[in-house]
Amino acid sequence: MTSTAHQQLAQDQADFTAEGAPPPGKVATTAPVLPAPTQAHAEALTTNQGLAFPDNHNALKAGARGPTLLEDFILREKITHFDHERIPERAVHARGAGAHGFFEVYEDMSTLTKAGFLCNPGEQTPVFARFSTVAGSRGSADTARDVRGFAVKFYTAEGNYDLVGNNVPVFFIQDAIKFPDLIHAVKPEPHNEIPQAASAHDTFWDFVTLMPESTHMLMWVMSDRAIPRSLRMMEGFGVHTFKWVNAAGLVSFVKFHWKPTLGVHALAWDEAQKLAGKDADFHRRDLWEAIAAGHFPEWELGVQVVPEEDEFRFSFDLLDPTKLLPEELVPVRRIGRMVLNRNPDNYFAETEQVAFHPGHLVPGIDFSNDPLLQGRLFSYTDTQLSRLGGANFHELPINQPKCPIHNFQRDGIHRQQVTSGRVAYEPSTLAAGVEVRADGRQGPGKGFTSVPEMLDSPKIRQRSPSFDDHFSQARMFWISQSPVEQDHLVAAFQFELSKLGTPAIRQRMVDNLAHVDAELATRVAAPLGIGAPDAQAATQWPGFRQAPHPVDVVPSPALSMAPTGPGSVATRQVAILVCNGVDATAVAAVQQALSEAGASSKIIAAALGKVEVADGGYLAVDCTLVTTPSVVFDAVYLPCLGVHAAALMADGDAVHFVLEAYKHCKPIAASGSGAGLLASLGITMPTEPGVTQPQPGVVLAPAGELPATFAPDFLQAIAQHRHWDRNGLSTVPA
Ligand code: HDE
Repeated sequence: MTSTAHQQLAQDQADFTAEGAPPPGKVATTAPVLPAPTQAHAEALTTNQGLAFPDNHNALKAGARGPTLLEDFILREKITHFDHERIPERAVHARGAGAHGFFEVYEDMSTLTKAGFLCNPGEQTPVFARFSTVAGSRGSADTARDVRGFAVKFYTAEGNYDLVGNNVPVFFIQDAIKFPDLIHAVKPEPHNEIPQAASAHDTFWDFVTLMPESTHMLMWVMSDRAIPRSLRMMEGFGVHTFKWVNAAGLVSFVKFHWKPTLGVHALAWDEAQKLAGKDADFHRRDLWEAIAAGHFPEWELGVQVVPEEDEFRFSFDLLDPTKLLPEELVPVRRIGRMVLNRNPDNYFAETEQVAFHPGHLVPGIDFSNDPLLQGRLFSYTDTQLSRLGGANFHELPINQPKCPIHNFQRDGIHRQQVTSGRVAYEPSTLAAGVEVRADGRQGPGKGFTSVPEMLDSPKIRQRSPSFDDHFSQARMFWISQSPVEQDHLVAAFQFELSKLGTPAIRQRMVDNLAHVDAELATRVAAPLGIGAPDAQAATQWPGFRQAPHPVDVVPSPALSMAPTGPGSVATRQVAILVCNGVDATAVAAVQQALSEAGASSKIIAAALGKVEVADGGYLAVDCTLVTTPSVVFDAVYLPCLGVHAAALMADGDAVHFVLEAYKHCKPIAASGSGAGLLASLGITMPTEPGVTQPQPGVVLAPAGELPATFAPDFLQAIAQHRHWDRNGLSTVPA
């Protein structure tokens, strides 16, 4: 670099940092300034035994160039601790992100449940929520096609209550005994550990095609629900039917829902795959940044309540976890809200060590006899014993109830609590005035008691015939989807099945799909190089069951994501693509409109540093085209770029950026020569000879001053999330 260049750089840096504000005519973007370490921050480094030591850079050696000495206990302690830093990852749901927050109920629910945290409006119950993918390892990508775990720990005054659900309301299997088989089938194949975090492989489809009870869940997993835009924009479901009981002993069945206030939105599949490489932390980062920016994610807790006497009112069994309770049959009543308002202080201590369990209950909530749920009750404590290293995992800060604990469980690895006295049993007369009794804390009738239930049954291994209808609700899901959602579903089935090396498995899947819908099966089968779907062939497999009385299936509008409609613009990320000659006034106007709506924007160019603006100033660049690709944004703005526009479009990365955003159906705004650029890329569509109109979600402004409607139109296009109805996308080379 020449000395003149050095001087210019120094001057530029001074401009940006002096007084913390940019000089007139220059637009500042993020410019984090790290505080220099000062004496006030200094703390003495010690060993884990509290021994302060002066050198954390050099091991103890025999001479400066000699061998390291075994007696260096400071080195040994540090390395030994490091060697044991990892714990076994979760067998499933290994990859997750968590946050703290609170729950509050809107109205007193005591007519239905005696759970204290559901009866006291205005009282905030602390929560910790963890969202996860199921199949991938801890280091896998966030955007894999997969079910998302949706687990919430409520630290109630009556003990911890865990609602350990998913973002899909049904499950693959009906009986817990099949869970290890399901997970072995979907995890990477055992001989070569391929593929990571993906269900598109032979063993998964081999298993599910032989277990047609999984067909309903497959419909959900092949839908866009399995590639959420954000963890903040997905629903949660308790999946199983639970029981509520009030103080008088009245019992109801209950299904739990979480409804996000931002609506339910998805990625495009191509985008999800690219994100897996470009930003494997996409969902985790999105959650973290939203909370850090004060845009606290929020969900309403909904319940569907069925009086106990109505248990057999439906055409399916409430105990069958492959069935949902259509919202049109029993409306979802929104009874409270959860707000996540604090990021964890430490990922390992909190998100990794949190231990959920569907058996962590409070008085007023109980299980049903769903055979999948019953199996889960054993699994969750058992898995913590190996994952968290022993029986005392409840003492880890993130797992500790926020109410007192008294019992005579003692000792074990890593015990923290120091109990005093000689009495570790009950009943006792030796406890010196401290009597500990199982009285439910407040005397008879209080505390947790299981809902009494008469059982007089043969001991058998059998599936209830009321679980036999494997296809009606899969069909209900299919006919409830919008045409675009159906297209995406077909494409997802085709993608997954095309990856299979065994044609017979592809065939078995489309044969099963023929029991869902003939058109669906035929469309899926078309590019798979197999025969036509054969519904009869599917019935030959031993796992096949058909409902004795097939039910008339009607659409359930609540199953479609389409009607969730326009959402909020808040927290949406917008790329502003620039080069020299950019119209800074237009950029500032659009940035201001975005910022006022709660969205954030980044200035993207071919290289870091700055670009010259049309009137002689310059604009600081946030990120480059290559490091911050279009897939990490929700929308793109191409401002007027003057005479240099052609140079930008001669850059293949820039062209790809715009075309890719367009292909992923993202809103695109362009003004002045930016609009011309879009036309040159074919991002306009002749509706009739001589009339050119932009495709849906494309907002254009001619050269000159920005029309007053420009920014509002762009905001509206962003609020609609994606414009899936664009024509001719298959011809777009991105
Ligand atoms: Fe889980 N599940 N699961 N599961 N599950 C685990 O527990 C299991 C099931 C769910 O963020 C494990 O602590 C069995 C349904 C979530 O920490 C393990 C069966 C649903 C999470 C386990 C099921 C879930 C788990 C692994 C069938 C939705 C992550 C680590 C009988 C309602 C919680 C752990 C977190 C985690 C077992 C089925 C949700 C191995 C045996 C159905 C959200 O214990």
